[in-house]
Amino acid sequence: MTVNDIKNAKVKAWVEECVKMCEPDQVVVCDGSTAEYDRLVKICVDAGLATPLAKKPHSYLFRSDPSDVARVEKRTFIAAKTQEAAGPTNNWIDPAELKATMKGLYKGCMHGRTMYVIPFCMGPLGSPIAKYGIELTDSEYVVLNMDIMTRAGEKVWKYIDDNFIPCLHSVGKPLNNGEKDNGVWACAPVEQKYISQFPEEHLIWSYGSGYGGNALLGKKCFALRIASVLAREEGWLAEHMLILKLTNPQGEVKYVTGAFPSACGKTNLAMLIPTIPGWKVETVGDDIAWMKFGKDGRLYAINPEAGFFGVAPGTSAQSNKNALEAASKNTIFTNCALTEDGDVWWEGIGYPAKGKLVDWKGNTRDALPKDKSPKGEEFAHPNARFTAPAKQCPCIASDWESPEGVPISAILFGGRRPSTIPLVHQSRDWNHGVFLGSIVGSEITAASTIDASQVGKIRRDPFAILPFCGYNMGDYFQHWIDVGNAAKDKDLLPKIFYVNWFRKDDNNAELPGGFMWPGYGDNSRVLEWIFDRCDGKDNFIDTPIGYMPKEGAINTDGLADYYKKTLPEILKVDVEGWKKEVKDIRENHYPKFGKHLPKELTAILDELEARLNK
Ligand code: SAT
Ligand code: MN
Repeated sequence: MTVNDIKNAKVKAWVEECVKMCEPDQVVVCDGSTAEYDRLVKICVDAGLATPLAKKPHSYLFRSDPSDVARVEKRTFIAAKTQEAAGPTNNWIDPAELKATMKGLYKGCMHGRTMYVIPFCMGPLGSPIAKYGIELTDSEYVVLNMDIMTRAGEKVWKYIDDNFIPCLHSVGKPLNNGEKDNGVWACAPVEQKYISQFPEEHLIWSYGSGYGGNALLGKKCFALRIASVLAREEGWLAEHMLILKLTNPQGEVKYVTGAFPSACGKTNLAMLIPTIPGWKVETVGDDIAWMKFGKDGRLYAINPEAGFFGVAPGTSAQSNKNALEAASKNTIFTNCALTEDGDVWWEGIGYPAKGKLVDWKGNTRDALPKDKSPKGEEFAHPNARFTAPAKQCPCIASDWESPEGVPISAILFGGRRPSTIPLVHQSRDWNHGVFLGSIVGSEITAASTIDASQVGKIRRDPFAILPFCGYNMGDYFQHWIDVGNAAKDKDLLPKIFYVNWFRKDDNNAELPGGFMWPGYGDNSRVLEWIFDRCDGKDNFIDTPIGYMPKEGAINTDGLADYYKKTLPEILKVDVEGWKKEVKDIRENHYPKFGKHLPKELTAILDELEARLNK
């Protein structure tokens, strides 16, 4: 079909307006077929931008420009009408000013390129929770990734109405007079990159980057930044959360969502293989959850995505066998290393590479005899990715595409906290759970900063959504409180937990890596306690910080002796540590939100402090 065949007048007019501005050589309306996918892959392979992988059927390796390897938070904008509406944690530019700047950049930006029109659906097609968008892009790579990450193409048109979300994307590299990319990833210099959300208009404009969340606009831009705005307007939740399905040995099922800052093993948790017999974890989603009240008063979640855009380095048979399997065919790899026999390789894959490797910058080098590399000399970029269809995951839940979503029993929050925060504690009620979400953060380590004065401080990432919230974070906390108040039966709300897999004791030489808890599959032991808590089992004690496992309530069968020995320590309330935590929240964290901070949260902080002082 062509632009003229687009039936929805609003869509057609918007596409025509963008064509006029961007001046592509041609316009292709994507049908989402395999034939189209293969045709676009061939364009990329012929242009030297993609390499077919002999060892992985129907899979390709792309190398991006070294300046275009991750989301660019500094160049990401919430262009609300007022700066206050965008809030203290977002970059803000006046929308009129930003539009004028970006229109200047968009003018003629698709010369020498094709504009692709991608109709897409976030969520199972036809689901009452799903939303629809159209992405216009001049990147074949984006079309291919959108094909995996969303439900895209011909089949979507019949659901599209005037509420579609317009998403305009350009790599920002016009080609003049027959110029070619010549195997070089197209993008614009960093100061010309703009990842812009216009929350009042529900509009996304992205310019200058071809990578990940900057360019696959269904993901962070739509499903989180714009969706969080829609969710607030419409009374639901758009969250940076995994969704997992937990089945106990009796065959009873509960669904759990969880928000964790990056580098906390969110994808691994979503695909966990339990070490306790009879338990099963299956995946509904690994990154984003949209939750809405069902008629029965429970919160139901869908995964708006159809694929995984996972971090490759560190993914091994030991850390996440299921993710490796999901990415074993029909997968796009970006910035991984290429082996001589036509496979991909990355640091932390679990085995050393042999012979020579082509690194992510395209240089051929001798592989090292181990699966690590010195910092800065990695063969795969630390943010190298695989884009894999979710349906290929061996542990995908049979109901992962259920249009009504899955009923959520528990919500988890967590971060990397080497001290203070116990293995698990449960909030007393919904608002206390909102408090726990609001204080999420990871400790800054020497590995994550070059500024030694920051080491040991907490980098707060409330609800793990800080870079992805489309409005004022203080108002976001209030929205969570409002959702709790809107529940027709508070007992039906999910129970809220804070987990911490990352307690450390560097003085205990017995512990691998100094970690006091094994993590990975053994996290199922904590999930078991959470499962039973949701059923109201008497497996807890009341403490100053919330409900915690009573002695013997965490299943330790088969756990190494040294972990059995450290368990009491990580299930204790560290009163002095928590007093410091309260002080840090009161002095450094909460003041950022000014008058937008809900009074309920300050009251809970006061109450916590009083309990700790008792
Ligand atoms: O590049 S993405 O935003 O899609 C992934 C991430 O940074 O979490
Ligand atoms: Mn994410």
